[in-house]
Amino acid sequence: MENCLFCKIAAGTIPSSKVHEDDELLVFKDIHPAAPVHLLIIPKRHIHTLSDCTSSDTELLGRMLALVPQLAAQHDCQVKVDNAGNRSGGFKTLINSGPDGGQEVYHLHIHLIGGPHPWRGQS
Ligand code: DGP
Repeated sequence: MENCLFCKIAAGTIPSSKVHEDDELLVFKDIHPAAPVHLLIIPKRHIHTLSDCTSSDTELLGRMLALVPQLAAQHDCQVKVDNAGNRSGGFKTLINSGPDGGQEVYHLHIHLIGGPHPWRGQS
């Protein structure tokens, strides 16, 4: 889409710190990181919001989500379990949708936010 920031990033006309690229998806670092790891997973194809997705997007959405554990492991924020069964690490995944959902960029994206951050310990 002509005036879409993330379409321009996907096309390479606006630079970004890419961490993954395949036929359908692009992952790059958020310009305003909320935590030590803050990645944005986008489809190359323009979709305004999650609200616009239908059952025909099931495979694409599944691919986006299935990338999360792989990216978390690559950035060392996966959930770790020690020999005693204690868990550490972890990440938050977030999709903001529309004005009430706090969406600023109208191209579907999943935030992957990992490492110590303000909501740690909050329910
Ligand atoms: P959201 O509120 O869910 O629409 O989040 C949009 C995110 O996009 C926000 O965390 C900041 C990020 N962002 C905005 N402009 C740019 C940019 O030009 N480059 C990169 N890498 N990230 C951007």
